[in-house]
Amino acid sequence: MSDSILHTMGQQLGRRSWAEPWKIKMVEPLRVIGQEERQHAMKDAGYNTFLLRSEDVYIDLLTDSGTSAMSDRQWAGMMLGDEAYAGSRNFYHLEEAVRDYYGYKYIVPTHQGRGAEHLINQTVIKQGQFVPGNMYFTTTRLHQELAGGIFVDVIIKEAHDPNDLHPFKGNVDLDKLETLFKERGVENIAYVSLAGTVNMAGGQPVSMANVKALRGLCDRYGVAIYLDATRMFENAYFIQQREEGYANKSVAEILKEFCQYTDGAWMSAKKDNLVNIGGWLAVNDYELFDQLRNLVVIYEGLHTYGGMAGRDMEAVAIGIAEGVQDDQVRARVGQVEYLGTLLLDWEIPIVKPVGGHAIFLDARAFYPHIPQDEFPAQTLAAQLYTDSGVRGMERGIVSAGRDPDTGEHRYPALELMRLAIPRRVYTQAHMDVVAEGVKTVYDSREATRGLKMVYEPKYLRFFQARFEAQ
Ligand code: PM9
Repeated sequence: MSDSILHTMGQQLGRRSWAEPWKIKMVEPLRVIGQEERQHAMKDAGYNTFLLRSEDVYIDLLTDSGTSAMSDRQWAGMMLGDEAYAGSRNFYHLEEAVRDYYGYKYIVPTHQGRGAEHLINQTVIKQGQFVPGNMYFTTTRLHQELAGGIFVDVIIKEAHDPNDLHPFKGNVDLDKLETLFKERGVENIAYVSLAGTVNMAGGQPVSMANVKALRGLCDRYGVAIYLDATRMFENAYFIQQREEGYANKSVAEILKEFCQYTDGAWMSAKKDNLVNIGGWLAVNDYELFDQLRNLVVIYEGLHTYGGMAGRDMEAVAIGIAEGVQDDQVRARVGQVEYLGTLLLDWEIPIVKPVGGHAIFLDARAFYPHIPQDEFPAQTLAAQLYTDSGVRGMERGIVSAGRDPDTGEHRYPALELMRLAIPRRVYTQAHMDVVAEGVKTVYDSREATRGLKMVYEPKYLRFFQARFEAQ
């Protein structure tokens, strides 16, 4: 059907619909267990959705990490895996894809994002140095702390308000950052940790103007910028949609321009790069690359596989080229927006504007009667699973963990429950079912009670902590 016929149809309907740029070739049947069974499953899992068995979950929005559906071309690429210990041809494909699309010079493969975080932080942080960043991420901050760093949040204040409609809530507050440089001295700054679309703020983007200005500031002070590129395709798409001067540029062009303002990046390929496992690190400085390439052989594997099989690297290389296409990112972010719009129409409190990879329910607004140390977002995740079999994840006080110095809970301003949407996996009908599940839980919110933590692991407690009903 020609564009003009579609346009006429759209006008008759009073709207222009979009559709995914792919069709489904293979399906995985879903299992739905009854509500009573879900109640038992949730209790047995200590009210932590990470401790559920996936076969007890109906629609799984725990994470968009490693949960994408790969394309026929990626699966075909996996059959061409060169499993040589050294010098696999798939590594060179990966290297070429990262160079072509992200623009960095030197590439080190890792098994996933946190492998890359471990290597970069152990290499560039000296004990006691500060690491300013646009909001913390759980694994990132832990690796910064384990390397002796102290994370300092320099995101703009709007990011901490779920109702603020700033179009680039991921931006760095440059005044706050410069004050930190001056007060602490640049010799005490390890680097600036910049994330493209800020996960914990609700998947919020950074503008091109902000990264350009950040580059200028960091150049004046001689500080490096390393990018968490995990969801940079989505960030580039938001720039195309929202920032003046970018409407006619492709996501790929915007991505390359953005990366050019940074000195290197780490990547969880399990997100934007459309694979089930994998990661990489990329830098422009040869000396740093040399150190990283040496460290990777201790923790991940040889520098031409870094913990991935040859076939996995091939799938990442193909996934980069597929994932960055405008129609792919538009459909991906469009599906998140679709779910967000359903919830907003019902006046259900979520983080606004809707982000790139997930809907974040505002658990404080859901449960104003549950104090933060009775875990409102954890409670909401448990309630939603029990009601409808939909699995989300806590992104509030449990995820924030404890202050390493005082041992006290950190109390983040945002107390959120995340519904992350895997790429190319669920349909619009699944989103309708999710929205209805959220509405049911919202309608019965007043009767809901909080939780008590009864087991708390030392690191990244949200993965394994256990709770009991109050
Ligand atoms: N993110 C997510 O679900 C999976 C683990 S935490 C529940 O959002 C960023 C921005 C991430 C991320 C993982 C990592 C670590 C780094 N940066 O999971 O180790 O969102 O591949 O990546 C998860 P890996």
